[in-house]
Amino acid sequence: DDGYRLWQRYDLLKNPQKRQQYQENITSLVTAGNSPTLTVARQELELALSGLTGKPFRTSTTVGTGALIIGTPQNSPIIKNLNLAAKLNPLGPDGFLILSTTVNGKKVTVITANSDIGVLYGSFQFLKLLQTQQDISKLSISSAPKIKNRILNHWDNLDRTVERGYAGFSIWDWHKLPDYIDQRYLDYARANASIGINGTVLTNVNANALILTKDYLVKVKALADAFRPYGLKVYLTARFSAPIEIGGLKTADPLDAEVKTWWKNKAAEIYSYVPDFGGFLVKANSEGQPGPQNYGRNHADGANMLADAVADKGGIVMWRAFVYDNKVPDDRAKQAFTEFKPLDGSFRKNVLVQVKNGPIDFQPREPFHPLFGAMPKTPLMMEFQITQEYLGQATNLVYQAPLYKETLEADTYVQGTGSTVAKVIDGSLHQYQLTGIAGVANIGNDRNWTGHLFGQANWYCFGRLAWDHTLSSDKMADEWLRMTFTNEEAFIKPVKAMMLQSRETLVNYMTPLGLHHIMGYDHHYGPGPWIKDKKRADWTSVYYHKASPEGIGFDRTSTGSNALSQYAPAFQQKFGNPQTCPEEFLLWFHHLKWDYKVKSGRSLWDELCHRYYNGAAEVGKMRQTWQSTQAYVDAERFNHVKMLLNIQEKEARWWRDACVLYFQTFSGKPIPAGLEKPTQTLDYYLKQDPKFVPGI
Ligand code: BDP
Repeated sequence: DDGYRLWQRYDLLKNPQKRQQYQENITSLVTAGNSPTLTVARQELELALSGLTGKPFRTSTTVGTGALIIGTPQNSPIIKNLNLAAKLNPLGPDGFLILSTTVNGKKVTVITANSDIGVLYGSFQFLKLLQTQQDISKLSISSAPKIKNRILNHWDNLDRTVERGYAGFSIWDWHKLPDYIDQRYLDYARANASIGINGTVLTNVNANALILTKDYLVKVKALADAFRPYGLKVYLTARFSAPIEIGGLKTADPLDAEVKTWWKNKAAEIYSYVPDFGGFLVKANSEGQPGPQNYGRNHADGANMLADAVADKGGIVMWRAFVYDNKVPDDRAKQAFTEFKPLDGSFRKNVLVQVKNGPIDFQPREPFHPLFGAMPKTPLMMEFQITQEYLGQATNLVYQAPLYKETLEADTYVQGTGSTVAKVIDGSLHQYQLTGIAGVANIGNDRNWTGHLFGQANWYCFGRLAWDHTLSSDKMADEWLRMTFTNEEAFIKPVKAMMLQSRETLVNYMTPLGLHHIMGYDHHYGPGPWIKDKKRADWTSVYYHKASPEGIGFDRTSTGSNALSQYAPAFQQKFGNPQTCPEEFLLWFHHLKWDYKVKSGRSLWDELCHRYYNGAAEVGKMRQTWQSTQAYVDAERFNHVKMLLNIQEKEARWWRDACVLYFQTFSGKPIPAGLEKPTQTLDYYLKQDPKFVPGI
């Protein structure tokens, strides 16, 4: 088994009692309407129910005992007669109900919603119940997404390379489009619909203007047509200089009348191919990308110009706040806030500012971005990275739900205790009407989609959280494991525990105690705490860890860069004092002496070493845990994970030894007693780093 089916595996349920219960509860499928969306819902239910229960299911027009009835009050007279308006109204266009009820005295199950897509979402939720072996005899489920736009960001280039993609090449085969619709496109859309994802940005934020030309737009249309039944809207990245590059204009100044007209016409052209086109995602004036600042304009000028071009069709603009350059030499962490906060209130209604979870760049651990809570008049959208650019790429098993949850549940304190980041992005704190969340996709053309089989869990939990950010990491891991592998407790319990611990383990062997950005230069793989003397200081590691014989850490308090001042006063109070600052963020906010005493009673140096060693040791335990599950997993998937865990253990030791040896050159202290000594010298690790050429 190569993992292609993701969590949508409908093999015969092993438990005979459950199978019987399901067969009794669902005897036939009653559908109404034949829209493309209801058709795929019906097909999915037929496929899944026959697979799971071993009994073929056919659509019937009459309601008998055990009927599964799907549809909306508009297209199903049976559902209309149930008078569910009071329950359905609050659920919006995407929400759904799953109810055990009676029709003409017959016990039935109903999946209904205000729209066909809601019915599809409800159908997938219903199947999840069966796949995870829940009781389905007395159902009363009502569910609606907390966030409106739940979007994957593909960083895919037109030549099929993927920026920071570790699962092969892009799944979009531009060469064969528009005529060839790969089955993968449909399976991709199905998988997304099954977790409620309703949008996809097809192209890299480091954008290529060619995607906006007719030759590509016909291909985009083909994808949009394939995705539409699954409720998946298509978005594109807009290269800010496109009017010059493909439009023949002399400028891309957002206030120039010709430029505005060019974008209006371009948007109209896109809508002529894709009538429900979602809008644009833009990276501007960041890492060399063109933007409004090239013309002395600001981010709002740029975003508003594009927003005006798509507004009449209901399109949105997602304008990224990931901006930095040499202008803020003391601390890159401050720049986005400095540039965006003054613009609060000056964006059009259909603009979302898309903010990465932390102020630097998708590190294994960062505090939440200070813009969350700081722009009450501008809808902010969360950007998480699903692809593991800084988290061991596709060789490390890291379940990222705890990382996402940590950010979402963090308290901004902007309106008193409990003003969480989640409440900012779901719109409830500042009454944003427009809400969104994005995940940078980890999907490629590898058979198993994500390179590492457990990378699928990150795609899964991103979608689930986008729908309902209150779900726990435990619950999502549980669902995913049951659907992807087996319902056997002897498997679920240890593997779930391993998943839940995996992110903390990675933090420990890479960047414990608030360290960050000490990875290999450019490729971002493996340790590189020694990186210095590059063309930009904020692309080095020494800029971030500031290790010296005296201590280590980035002072972001008022005695340092004062990035802390960008947070609410209550946050400043807690994080500004090393005694009360949560230890996991200690060296993010403070520069401390090597003999500073941490909570364990150890010196900072000893604690650092212990964390590195614990992290690496934990990977050894992960390997053992996996080994103990062999009886429950098919050989192909078992060996795949086993081999990757072997690699991960080597890499964890590599990180551990390289970092400890490097930081030891500053602390001048021995590795604490009881911890094995590294077998190699620091010089060995430096020579292994292909990019360690000072000055490049
Ligand atoms: C950085 C990646 C770079 C991306 C950039 C971004 O290294 O490849 O282009 O983020 O988000 O982390 O724009």
